[in-house]
Amino acid sequence: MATITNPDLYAFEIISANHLNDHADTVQRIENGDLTGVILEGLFAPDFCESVVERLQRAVQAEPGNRLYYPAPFGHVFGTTLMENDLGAYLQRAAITDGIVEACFQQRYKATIFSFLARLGKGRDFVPAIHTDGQPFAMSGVRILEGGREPLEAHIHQEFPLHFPSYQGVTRQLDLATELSYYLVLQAPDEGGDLVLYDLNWENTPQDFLDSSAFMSKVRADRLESADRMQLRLQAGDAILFAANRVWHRVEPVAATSKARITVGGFLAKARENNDYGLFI
Ligand SMILES: O=C(O)CCC(=O)C(=O)O
Repeated sequence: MATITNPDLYAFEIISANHLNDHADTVQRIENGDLTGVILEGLFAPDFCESVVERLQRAVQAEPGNRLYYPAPFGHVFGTTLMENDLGAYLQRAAITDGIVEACFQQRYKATIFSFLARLGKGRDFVPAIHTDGQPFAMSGVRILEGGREPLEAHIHQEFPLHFPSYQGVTRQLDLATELSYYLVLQAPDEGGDLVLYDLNWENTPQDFLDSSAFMSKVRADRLESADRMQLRLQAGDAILFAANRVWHRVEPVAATSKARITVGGFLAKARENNDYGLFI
């Protein structure tokens, strides 16, 4: 079962993936600010997630030159993100990553993600964000938080365009003030790895938090140490959708003795010109 500590800090709901049709106004409620996010329990079966992890591990070994699998302070990433400065290289890797993720899920990933989003956001279309030359942005990436490594340091999604020029393409078409994060837990850690939502929102962000030198740094973590917080723990097969644009958040380090925390997911934001939500990472 997913757990939420300090549940009164933000409006979060836990819903069963079998009852998504009863929650068709979820995206609207997040947009309005009435809800911060939802956890979907049981989007995929845990044993299927285990098989996806095995196929991903084989894909990592087979991946030539390891250009899609790279180290990070918290462990490793598989995929590519718009934090990469070379947009051309990003777009090439985007297509390869999405193909590999889809194969690891035996062609069930995209259909399941788009279906859950459509059911929580009735009346909207959820589509891959497409660059001006017709190439899709990557829909997802895989984050592997390994035992005994660093946390995924505190951040908020409205800051990314301030630091990374490759964001200009998505910023032109999507309103990143509406950005949400979604991901699926493929492997839950035994200990650690909680998602922490701090009692600090975009509106009251201290100016020095937004200096490029502070990006994903411990400086923020030290300052946030005394802030009130909500902690969320998901199980393998659970997914989450939350307002990563509004709330400062980080992921706690995974305990040294624990297996890795493995998630796959990305971001979505509302199109500037219509009612669609575009997915990217
Ligand atoms: O893996 C997580 O729990 C959070 C990842 C994250 O920081 C995000 O989706 O913005």
